[in-house]
Amino acid sequence: MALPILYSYRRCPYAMRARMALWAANIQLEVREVSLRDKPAHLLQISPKGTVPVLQLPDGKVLEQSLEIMQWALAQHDPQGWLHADGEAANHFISINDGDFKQALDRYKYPERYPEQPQLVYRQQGEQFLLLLETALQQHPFLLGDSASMADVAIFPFIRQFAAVDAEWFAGSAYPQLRDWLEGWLESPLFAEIMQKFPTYNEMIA
Ligand SMILES: N[C@@H](CCC(=O)N[C@@H](CS)C(=O)NCC(=O)O)C(=O)O
Repeated sequence: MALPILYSYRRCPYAMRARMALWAANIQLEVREVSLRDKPAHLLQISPKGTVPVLQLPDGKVLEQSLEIMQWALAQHDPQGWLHADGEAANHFISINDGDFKQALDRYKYPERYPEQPQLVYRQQGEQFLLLLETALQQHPFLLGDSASMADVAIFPFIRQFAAVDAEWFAGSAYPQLRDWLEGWLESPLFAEIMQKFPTYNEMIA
């Protein structure tokens, strides 16, 4: 039987969140690791916008947003109950993450591309979201309660990137609960599985 095809990029936070859900749901897949500089023609044919992750189901249906892929995967099988939490609250956190926070993250990570402001300003913009997460994590071990949800899984790959820009600063920053939460995800067996290396997919020899 044909397997769903996942176009992915190992270090992409959107692809990470999709892989977390696909792996948690134990979906059998063909993973095609792409080079973002040389995207496979088939990827561009099924999803001309050319971002990853993209999932093509055996019936031909194409899911081209990471959150859509997560929802689909967890609707098949959600052994850890990531969809159990309040969906509206999860969407609230995720929309800030994917909006203002992602914008600040890009600027903080590549300040040379955004010379309008010093890097510190971009970090401070991102910290508004860190503070929101820290406050939530002071109430309970995960963003929406006592167990993990879509929100935790969808957001932690972006916090990982933010933390890595200046690891020393993050280690001493005012977000201890967030640091523990992030560490918990980075040390999880599931994260190790989704970060395994796949050879870059080569259409010519596939
Ligand atoms: N809204 C999309 C965003 C995906 C996205 O922007 N992925 C980046 C990599 S992290 C990408 O593929 N960029 C295209 C490129 O760099 O050419 C989603 O949630 O899946």
